[in-house]
Amino acid sequence: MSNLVQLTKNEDIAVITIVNPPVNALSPGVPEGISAAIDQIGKDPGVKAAVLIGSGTTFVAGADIREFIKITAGQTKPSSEFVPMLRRMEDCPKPVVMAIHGTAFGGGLELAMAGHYRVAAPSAQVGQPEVKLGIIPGAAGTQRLPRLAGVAKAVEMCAEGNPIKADEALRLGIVDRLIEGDLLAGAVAFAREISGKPAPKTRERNDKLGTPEQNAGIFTAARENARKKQRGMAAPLAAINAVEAATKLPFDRGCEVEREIFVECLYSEQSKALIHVFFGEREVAKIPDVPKETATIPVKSAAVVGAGTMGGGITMVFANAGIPVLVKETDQAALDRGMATIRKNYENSVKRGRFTPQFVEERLKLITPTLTYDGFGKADMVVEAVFEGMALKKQVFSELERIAKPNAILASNTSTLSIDEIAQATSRPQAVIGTHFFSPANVMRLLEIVRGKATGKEVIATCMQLSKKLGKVGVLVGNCRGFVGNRMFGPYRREAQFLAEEGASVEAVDGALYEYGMAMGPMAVGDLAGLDVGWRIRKEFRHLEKPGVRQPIAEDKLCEMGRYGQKTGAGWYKYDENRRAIPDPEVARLVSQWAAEAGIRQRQISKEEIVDRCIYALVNEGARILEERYALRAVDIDVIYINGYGYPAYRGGPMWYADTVGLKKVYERICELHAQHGAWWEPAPLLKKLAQEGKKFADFDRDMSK
Ligand code: T1G
Ligand code: NAD
Repeated sequence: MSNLVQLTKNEDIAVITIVNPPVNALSPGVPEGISAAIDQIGKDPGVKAAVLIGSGTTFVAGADIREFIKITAGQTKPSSEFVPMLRRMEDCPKPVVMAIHGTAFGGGLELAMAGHYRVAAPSAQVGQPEVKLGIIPGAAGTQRLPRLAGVAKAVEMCAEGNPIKADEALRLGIVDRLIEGDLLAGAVAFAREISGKPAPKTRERNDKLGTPEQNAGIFTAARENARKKQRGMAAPLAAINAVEAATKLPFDRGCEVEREIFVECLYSEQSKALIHVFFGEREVAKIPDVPKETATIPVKSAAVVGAGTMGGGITMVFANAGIPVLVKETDQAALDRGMATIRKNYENSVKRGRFTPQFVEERLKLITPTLTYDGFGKADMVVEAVFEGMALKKQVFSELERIAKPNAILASNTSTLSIDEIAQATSRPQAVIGTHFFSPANVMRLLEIVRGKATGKEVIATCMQLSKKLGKVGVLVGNCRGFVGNRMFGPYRREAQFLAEEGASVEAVDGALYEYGMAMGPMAVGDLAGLDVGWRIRKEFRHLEKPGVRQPIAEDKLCEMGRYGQKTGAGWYKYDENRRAIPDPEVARLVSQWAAEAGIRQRQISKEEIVDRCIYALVNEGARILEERYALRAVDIDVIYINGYGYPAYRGGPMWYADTVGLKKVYERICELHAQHGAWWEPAPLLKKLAQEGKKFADFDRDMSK
């Protein structure tokens, strides 16, 4: 028996325990160990039934995803034991009860469904999240799940990849009983209860597979939903095909179809990119000089200064995590406005079924609006989110200096200003850090954590850890202008504006990037965030502009006309009462007039050029940020862009994308653009170096982590 699987006995009930921390993944040796246990149980007359359970915090969280990287790289062969083991399990002469706690995900749920009964702790979750890795269930999940949960739920779970809670799994028939308290004891008792009964095989249950007439509408709706909600992703549609096969073909034939689809997905670029993102979102939590065991400051209470667009969202984030939070404004009207927006956002979340009314009521009780700093002295963490101006921020931090408790964390939500300079307004710069949330803060997953020169390691460790509790992906970045995300976004939006001035229509620029997979085109994003935000920043930094270097002109002129975007009903687009964007011929006329006045020749511009210039602007600036060490790894940049800027996860992030294109090709294209468009396109030295060495950004990360 492999040491990853233990077999013990509780009188006449055998217990198979999987011991493969941290998540009992089905790494090589686990399926083999389970097979050996099943054989032994089958032969042991003293055994009436068996229980299979995971050690530690969870059941089986699926196949070992690291193995997939080796398989697609040709370094190892796919496990040949997993699928036969499931058949052996199902055909075991003694009933096997699956005892589920934590998560039964992917291959974990497939294993559970090959058992004869399933019991679960009420807090358990089950799911087929494979599509989030660009693959589909590969071990009969798309064939057994519809037989247990029905076609509609199975297609939803396999195509969307979201887990369900144990109580819903019970209602659906995936789970047979919920066990309060000691799961193993409850499972053994259940096994003893059913030991004399027949062992129902999931593969033989066809009563829930429906008829082609009943299912046709389900699959049509599922495909429509996938095309809309998972735009550009191949795996959700592939998963729907596999579940459909289950309703039309005998079990074994259905499994063959699933397998073919699974293998095709596994070797796809989308899957490699999404697996890169999966591990990337875990890698970003590792800070070389701030080890995991660094002491952290307990954050049991928080306070926010400013209840505007960001302050209100940040307040909700703390409350949603169960942390009592004060929120301060300058006057009652502003405070009322801020609280009204918070309540409105919660109402919308209830309408969308994200929260229950009870949940919202409890959260609102955790929020205390105020016009003074009373109570701020008790807060473990204070986040400042006032207007973007250095003088005001320094004033607020000098006030916090006086009232905040000694080891409180003093954080700023600034999107462009220097954390080091803000920290100078205090005598405790070690407590000052940037916590750059993204709008809307209660929705966007990204949290850029900005390290100042003096920021203490326990403050960094606390914020990195807290980001997970706040439901965010925390990425540590250095204190340069615009940090990482906005610093790269500048060149991206600059190129978009240049392209419009050179003759590409606003819709063509946005259309090309939308088709590439961005959640929204750069022009529409500008209108959403407010064109005036960038305009104020450009005016504040005009003195830094290099003479003779071309600057975008159109957006400033739109702002001079008061066209700030959605907030003024017009920007690059016009907006109707439902904030729907309408192309505005007046903008096209004005831009070509301004271009002519500036001597910019307008021409036909291809989609390829639009994508190249916008995406490679990200990559080139990303390479600069890496070599200047304002980002720890290229993957950190990928995680920032996917979680904060609507970059398509199935392309892996801008740096991963550049690696898939090949840095030599990217570098050569940037050299071309440099020759055509001048200084802005000076290739980043790191990009040049890696391209000439035939290397990837991924190699840079590996070398840096040594
Ligand atoms: N394989 C390999 N490593 C894994 C892993 C997996 N399936 N799941 C987690 N890890 C590592 C992770 O990288 C991290 O490592 C550590 O475990 C803790 O994870 C055949 C084809 C279970 C909800 O997609 O969703 O089955 O960073 O930080 O927040 O049809 O992990 O410490 O070095 O995320 O408590 C389907 C993936 C696979 C589930 C726990 N399964 N995992 O969350 O911890 S495909 C999944 C998760 C499949 C079959 C198909 C989460 C979790 P390190 P963590 P967590
Ligand atoms: P906002 O104008 O919507 O809100 C700022 C609020 O601060 C206003 O309600 C104002 O009354 C309040 N305020 C000003 N001085 C105050 C004081 N002394 N005490 C208490 N409240 C005070 O601005 P916003 O968009 O929420 O931006 C806030 C900060 O977040 C800025 O630094 C901005 O750069 C940053 N940020 C904004 C976004 C975004 O998309 N809007 C995204 C990330 C970061």
